[in-house]
Amino acid sequence: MAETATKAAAVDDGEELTDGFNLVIEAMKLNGLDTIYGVPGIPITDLGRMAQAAGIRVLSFRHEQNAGYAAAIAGFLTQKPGVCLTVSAPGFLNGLTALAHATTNCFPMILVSGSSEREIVDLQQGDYEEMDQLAIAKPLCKAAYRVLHAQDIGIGFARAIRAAVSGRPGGVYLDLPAKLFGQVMNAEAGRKSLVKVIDPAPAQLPAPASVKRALDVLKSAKRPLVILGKGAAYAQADDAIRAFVEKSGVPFLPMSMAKGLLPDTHPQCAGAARSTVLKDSDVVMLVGARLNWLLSHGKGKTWGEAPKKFIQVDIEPKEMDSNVEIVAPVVGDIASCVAALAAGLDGSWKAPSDWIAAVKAKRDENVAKMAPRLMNNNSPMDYHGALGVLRTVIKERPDTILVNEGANTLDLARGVIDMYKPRKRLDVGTWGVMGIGMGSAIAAAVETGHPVLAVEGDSAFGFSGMEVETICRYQLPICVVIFNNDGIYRGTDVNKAGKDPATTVFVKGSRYDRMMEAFGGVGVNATSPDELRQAVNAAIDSGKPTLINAVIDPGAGSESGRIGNLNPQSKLKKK
Ligand code: OXT
Ligand code: ADP
Ligand code: MG
Repeated sequence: MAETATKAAAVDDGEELTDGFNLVIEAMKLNGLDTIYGVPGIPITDLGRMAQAAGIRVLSFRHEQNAGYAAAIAGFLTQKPGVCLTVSAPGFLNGLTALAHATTNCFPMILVSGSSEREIVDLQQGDYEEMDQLAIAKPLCKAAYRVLHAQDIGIGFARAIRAAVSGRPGGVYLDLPAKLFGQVMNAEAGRKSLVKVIDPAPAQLPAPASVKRALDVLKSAKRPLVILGKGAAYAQADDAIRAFVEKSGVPFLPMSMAKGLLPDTHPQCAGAARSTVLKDSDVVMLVGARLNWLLSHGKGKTWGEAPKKFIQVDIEPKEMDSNVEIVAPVVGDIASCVAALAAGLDGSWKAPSDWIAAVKAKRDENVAKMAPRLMNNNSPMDYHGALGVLRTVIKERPDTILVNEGANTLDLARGVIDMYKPRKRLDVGTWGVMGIGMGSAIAAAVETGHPVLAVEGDSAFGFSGMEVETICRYQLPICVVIFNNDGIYRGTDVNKAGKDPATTVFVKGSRYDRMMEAFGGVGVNATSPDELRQAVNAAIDSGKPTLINAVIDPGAGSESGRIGNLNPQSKLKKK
């Protein structure tokens, strides 16, 4: 129990003592790590209790993966590493997917796991939850450390924090063996062993020559484009980015989680003319966005015939030339780089007006094409009818944080729901991972205090659905809307070969709203856009945990949403 453990910090024979538990807590507090997302158990149960008693907010989840996704997105939202705390082997492994996800997405996060005794693990003698966790974590994160002595806890946390947030942010693993927590040492020596990390993510100024080169290339453009990625959103350089974009007049395309960095309704936003700007642009400046699969690796049909020149602004030098030649690499932190680029634009150059007009025409055409589809009041709903309602909700409540996962539910919501403010759209990220939903929603509510609207495919929700109990327990202002189309992509597949259901379908007519009611939250079954509108507005007004089961036509979706082209197809003739 916590009482027993805190006694270790008491005075013994006149000497004030501390221990591993207290040093971990003090190391975190000293560095402003004020929230823990985790699941308790051996050997970290008392750590959670004592951290809570010491004023750290400790959120206990139902599964470590969701706690890990919460920590990862907390890192994205705050620029401080989100902390996930787990037990050894199985708990650690449950958290590891999220740690790898954080690293892949460049979010700062620290996975802190208790572990078994080194002596026994290394001789493979079968300890309780035995596993060489450090070795397993290493290839999946940016850095991994183990602390064996109480006097090294301060340094261990300092290294973890610095590794997570400096340079390209990412996930860090910190291994704390069970024995460490009970180790006792002199309290004054313990205090002195702690490290407050000074300037954990130092500014990295771009070389002036690289800035000039980039501006020269940009000014040579006839059809320039700026692509803003989630690195730009993470950087919290919102004013500088806006100033640069507006001063240059260049159309900008936000990647999914960069939506809202400038409003999607901004006259320069090319989100609704995506294909056109990728195909027709001649100079593309990437700001905190990688040329990975989400941008078709910078080549091929998506990018059209017109020759391209790429400028890339990124903190990671190795990112340059990863897929195609970058003619103007600008290496540094985005705040410094964009400020330098803006300063170098003397105002005499603006993006050519015929290009701006062409982008605007395409955008207006696409927006007009979509508008009537969003107005329908069909029952059961189709995606556009339901999303039209949610689009208005976000327009009227732009501080609401939108969490979004699924396939059709994700891809259509991304296009339909305009975002107005930075870091308000949180989604599946670089891996397209299902399961980020409830963890992201919980962290968004906890870290920002804003209302959260989680728009979830019914399959996507299933990966973290048990956390609705967590949402109710902490009484978080989260409204979950489940787009219930009875399955993955569609609910209409049939298994022609036997009696089992097809692989992509679920129980028909499920009532997810009743899950929320089971824990004291509000559940609503919405069968039309009107019902959905009323229910969402009531949920956000009340701030009560709410789950809305939005009944979607099972035939409305398409295979894999917008990325069906990535599905391999058998070339063999069907029997
Ligand atoms: O320019 P054009 O003409 O092309 O038009 C574009 C825009 O200009 C236009 N647009 C607009 N028009 C008008 N007005 C406005 N405002 C506007 N804005 C844009 O719209 C089009 C499209 O624009 P977009 O979206 O920007 O462009 P595009 O071409 O789609 O962009 C390409 C991409 C690649 C950048 C984009 O598609 C993208 O970001 N995609 C991300 C996709 C993704 O990550 N998907 C998730 C993974 S899918 C699959 O793997 C799933 N699984 C397997 C699984 C996973 N993932 N994870 C784990 C742990 N286990 C298993 C599973 C199980 S999905 C899934 C569950 C699915 O079922 P659900 O029930 O959850 O969901 P439902 O499908 O709803 O049933
Ligand atoms: P998206 O999926 O939105 O295109 P990515 O995750 O592919 O975005 O790219 C994000 C990029 O941003 C990464 O290459 C990362 O190195 C970079 N990045 C993250 N934070 C910063 C920062 N503060 N300054 C500069 N670059 C950053
Ligand atoms: Mg579905």
